[in-house]
Amino acid sequence: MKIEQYRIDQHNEGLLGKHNNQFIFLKEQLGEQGIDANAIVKTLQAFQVAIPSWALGTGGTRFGRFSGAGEPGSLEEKIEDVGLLNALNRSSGSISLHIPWDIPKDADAMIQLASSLDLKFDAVNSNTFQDQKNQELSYKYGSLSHVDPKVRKQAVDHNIEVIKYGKELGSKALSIWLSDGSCFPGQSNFVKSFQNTLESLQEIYAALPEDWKVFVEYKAYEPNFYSTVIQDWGSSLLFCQKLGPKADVLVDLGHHLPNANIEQIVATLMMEGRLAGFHFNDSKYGDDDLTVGSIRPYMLFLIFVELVEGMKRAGKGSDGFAWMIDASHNVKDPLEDLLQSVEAILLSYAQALILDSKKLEIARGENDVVLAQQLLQNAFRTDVRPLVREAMLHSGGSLDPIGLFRDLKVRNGLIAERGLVTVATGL
Ligand SMILES: [Mn+2]
Repeated sequence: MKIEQYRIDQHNEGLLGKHNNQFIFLKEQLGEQGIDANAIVKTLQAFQVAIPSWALGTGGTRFGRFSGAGEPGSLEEKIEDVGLLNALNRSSGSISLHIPWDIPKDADAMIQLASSLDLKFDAVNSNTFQDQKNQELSYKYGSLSHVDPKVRKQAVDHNIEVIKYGKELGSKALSIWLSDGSCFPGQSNFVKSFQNTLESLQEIYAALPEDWKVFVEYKAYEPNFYSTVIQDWGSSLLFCQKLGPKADVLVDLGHHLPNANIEQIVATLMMEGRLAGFHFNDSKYGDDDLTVGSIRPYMLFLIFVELVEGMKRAGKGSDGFAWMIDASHNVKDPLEDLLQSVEAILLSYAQALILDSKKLEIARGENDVVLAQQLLQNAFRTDVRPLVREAMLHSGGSLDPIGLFRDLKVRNGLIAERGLVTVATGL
């Protein structure tokens, strides 16, 4: 299923009058503060966030999974789903694959399909957190950190194979998240686990093509509940520093202990030039994988304030980082959910872009705590939706992606194509 451009244009026509009024009003308001709304629109248009293949189907919990209808059953259908999202918002221009769930049988055909939908292949993700059918050795007690060198070798070989698939598709990065750790005190030797993991990562690093990166993602707990080998940004950074310049830290919003100051972590990693990028999601309790911005939008904004500052300092645009949504849950239509997530990301980015950072620096220098807070909250409380809509409109997307998704009955179309009972592969 494909959404024709004229359907988008037609739908926009009906909304254009109202949008133009709102945009012009905000543009004037921002202009009075010396902010160029058109420049912000351009910056927003350049922002692209990757969609992971596993977010296109309904997720699940350890208690159960309630499959949606018309979910993608093959890699082709997953690419088509991301194409639908990108047609609607023009900000989801890449897909992140997971190996072995998404092994491409015909890489050229996949590249052709993706480019016909204006999509690229983002980082490829390895999987040593579960055993696959016919796998020789088990990852029950770890993978890259395992006490048995044969298991470690199997896990290293898997990662090298993932690089091979990524190369065929034009990816430029391998993303590694390890579930390795222990469930009980005494179960593993922290130092040996670290050293084994480092050696394994070094072998993978050595296999990286010249222009590739490896992203090292951390997570505080789960599935292991006593210790995790790469538990926090400090451990992740330590691995990256030991590996070399092609390794950077990947921050997943859901992978911290409660109340962690993630914006400070981001600032520190950017200061060191070691932030690879982001996995966006939201949570109330742990790694909940909820829609971005659904629980703590102010935190997301504060993170974007640091990202914008960091990009400015580094002289980099948003294309210098890997942005991805990493969420998947039980109750929403996954495509509608992703549209909401992308919108939330763009809104936070827009709010951070209108922050008066010069005034903020002066307020900080004068220890004017009240003014500093006020400046942040002024930006956060500004309704920047017209900026995001204008960006989507300019890029050929929809002024109201979810409204159009529903008007066109896209899900019904997908059910007609794929059937009512479908299970997204891998989940
Ligand atoms: Mn993640």
